[in-house]
Amino acid sequence: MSRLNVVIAMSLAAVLGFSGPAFAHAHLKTSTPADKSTVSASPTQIDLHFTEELNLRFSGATITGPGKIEIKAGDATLADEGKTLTVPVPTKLDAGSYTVEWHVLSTDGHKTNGSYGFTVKP
Ligand SMILES: [Cu+2]
Repeated sequence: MSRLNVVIAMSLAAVLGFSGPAFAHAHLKTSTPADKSTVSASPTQIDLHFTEELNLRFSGATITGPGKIEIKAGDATLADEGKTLTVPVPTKLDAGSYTVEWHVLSTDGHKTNGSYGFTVKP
């Protein structure tokens, strides 16, 4: 590699490193229902387990069901030392595919967001 190529490669690595999972920020570790899972009963709540403590005021999730219809969810709460965001699901979910889109602000002041899906198959 020429000297310039080395510089470019290092810059690229730095950019990818910062845009990828940076461990200091809040990233979704696990969830219930889990990503790509199929559940046999309508969940009464969605639990999102993050790697960092969250600021509840700027954290939340929306659930979208079949036909891109947003499911009415309850007020989110925090548990597990602020690392778990729980979103109540007061309505019974029909069979179908659901998407959970989350956005959180970790207490270090960084925002992250993402989405995942699960299927309800009674
Ligand atoms: Cu951070």
